[in-house]
Amino acid sequence: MEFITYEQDGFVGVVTINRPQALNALNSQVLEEIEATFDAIDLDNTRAVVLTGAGEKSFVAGADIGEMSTLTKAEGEAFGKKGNDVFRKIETFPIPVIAAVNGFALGGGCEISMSCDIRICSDNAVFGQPEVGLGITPGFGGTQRLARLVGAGMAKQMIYSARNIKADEAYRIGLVNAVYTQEELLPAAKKLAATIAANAPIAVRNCKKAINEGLEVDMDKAIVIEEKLFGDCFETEDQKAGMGNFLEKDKEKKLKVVPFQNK
Ligand code: CO8
Repeated sequence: MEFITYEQDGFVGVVTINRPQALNALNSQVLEEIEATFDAIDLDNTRAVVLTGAGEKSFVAGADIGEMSTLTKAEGEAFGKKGNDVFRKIETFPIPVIAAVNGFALGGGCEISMSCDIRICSDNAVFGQPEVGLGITPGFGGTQRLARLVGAGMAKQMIYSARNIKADEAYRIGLVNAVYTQEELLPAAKKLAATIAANAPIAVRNCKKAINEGLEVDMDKAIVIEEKLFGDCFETEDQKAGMGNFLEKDKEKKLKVVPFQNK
């Protein structure tokens, strides 16, 4: 890997996009390496992932404008599909992915953060979809995920105006869950990931699936999705241990000692 580093810390994986000379912009190679990194994560021993950018200035400053500048219509569509496929992989990754947004999250940078389950950011973070200023639409899911996350009105304002917003505004509109100083951001992301990793892994995975898949259908279908994933948790060691610990009032037994059961 030239542009991605991966670290494993207990049950938590940390994926860092590391292309500082271009503020971690996403060219084809970076996209391919992100995909390969996620494909290689050991899901038997990893329960949450943190995605961040190298350096103190930028999370991801967008898709690579140099690479895009000469694309034909067909190549543009293919590049959009390439990004969409990778981001969809992150969005549907079996375990939670937390974006630790440590600076610029513009265009494809904002879009990759939105494919993560949770976004937290540093106080110097800047979010935006500047594409219409470059003569294109957002092409890695921005028109779809931003509207779903912050509502159609705010998404349209951000996308049509190409105006960037700072961390405090991103927090106010619900694009990020919390804002930290630069120094505090990565430790906070790892701590949140470790908190998630200490809970019953099958249940956490099923929650992610239920929320994601339920949001795509009407409520009648959504609650059926929940029922199936809820039922799926029963008879697992996690469910027996989790409920058994409560009933036995055994505060010493923590769910985190239960190994993940590969199904
Ligand atoms: N692509 C390529 N290179 C970039 C990018 C980028 N998105 N962003 C920054 N860089 C490079 C700069 O060219 C510069 O390189 P060099 O040192 O060789 O000149 C280096 O990073 C440092 O950048 P700056 O000197 O510009 O740093 P500043 O601190 O002055 O400015 C900014 C930082 C404000 C982030 C500025 O770099 C900027 O505006 N970058 C572009 C941001 C942007 O418009 N992003 C959106 C791109 S479009 C997109 O993401 C669409 C996604 C969907 C694509 C679908 C395809 C079909």
